Amino acid sequence: SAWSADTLKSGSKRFTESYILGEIVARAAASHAPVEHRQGLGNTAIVFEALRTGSIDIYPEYTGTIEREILKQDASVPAEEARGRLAELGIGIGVPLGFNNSYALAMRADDAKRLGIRALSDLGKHPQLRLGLSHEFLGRADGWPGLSRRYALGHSTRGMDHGIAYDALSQGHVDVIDIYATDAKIEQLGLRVLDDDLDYFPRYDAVLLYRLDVERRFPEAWRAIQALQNRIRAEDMIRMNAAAELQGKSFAAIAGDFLAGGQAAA
Ligand code: PBE
Repeated sequence: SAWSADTLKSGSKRFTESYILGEIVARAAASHAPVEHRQGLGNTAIVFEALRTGSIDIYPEYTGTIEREILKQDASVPAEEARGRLAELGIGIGVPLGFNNSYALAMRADDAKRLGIRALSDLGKHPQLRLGLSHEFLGRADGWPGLSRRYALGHSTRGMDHGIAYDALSQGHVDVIDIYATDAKIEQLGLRVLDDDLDYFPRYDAVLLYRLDVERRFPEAWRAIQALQNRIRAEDMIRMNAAAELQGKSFAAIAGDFLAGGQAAA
C-alpha cells in the first residue's frame, strides 16, 4: 500500500551503557510509535553519521564527545555555538539524562599503592607501565593524543576493545586502562582511578542527539522521551551497567525494568 507507518529509529554505540540507553529511548517511545533500536552501530563517528544521514533518528551521546570529537572544537567555544552548528545539520541536542560519564585512567589498586600513584601526573615517573587503551580513546583529540601531551607521557600503548580491557588489566597483560566513570567493573575489581590533576578531561554529561524533525513526526513519542530528562543518576547507570556485565541481564530486560519502576535494575 502507499501508506506505511513512520518508524522512530533509536541507535547506540558499541559499549554496554550505550546499548542500555538506546534501548531505554526506544522502549520509552514504543507505546506511542513504531520503534526500532539499531544497536551497537559502531564508534562515535559512525553513529553520528547514521544520525546525520537519517539512518537513525536519535541516540545517546555525551557533551564532551559532542564538543571535542563531533564538532572538533576546543573548550573555549560556547554551548550556544555548538547548538547552532548542530542545528545547521538538522540535529538537536537535549534531554540531559542526569549523569556524567567521564573518561579516566585506572590501575590495579595494589600497583598504584606500591608505586605511590594517585594522579595522572604521577604516571610520568613510571615509564615502564603498559597502557591498554580503547581504540577510540587512542585516536580522539580528547583521548590519548591530547592527554599524553598535557601530562608529557611517553608510555607504550596498545589498542583494545573496551569490553576486554578489564580482563586484560586484571590478568596483568596491561597496567593502565582508560575507563568510563560509570563502568561497573571499576568497583568490582577495586581499581584505583587516577585523579585528573591538570583538569584535562571535559565533562561528559549524557544527553540525546536527535533529528530536529522527530518532534513533528512523533509528537507523543517525543514527549515520552523528554520525560527521561534527569531520570538517571550516576549510581543508577552503574547499577544498570552491572546488571548487564556482571549479572548477564539483557539490555531489553534492564530497560524494561527501568521504565516500569523508574528504578535501575537492583
Ligand atoms: N564515553 C566516556 C564517552 C566519552 C567518555 C566512552 C562514555 C563516549 O564518547 O562514548
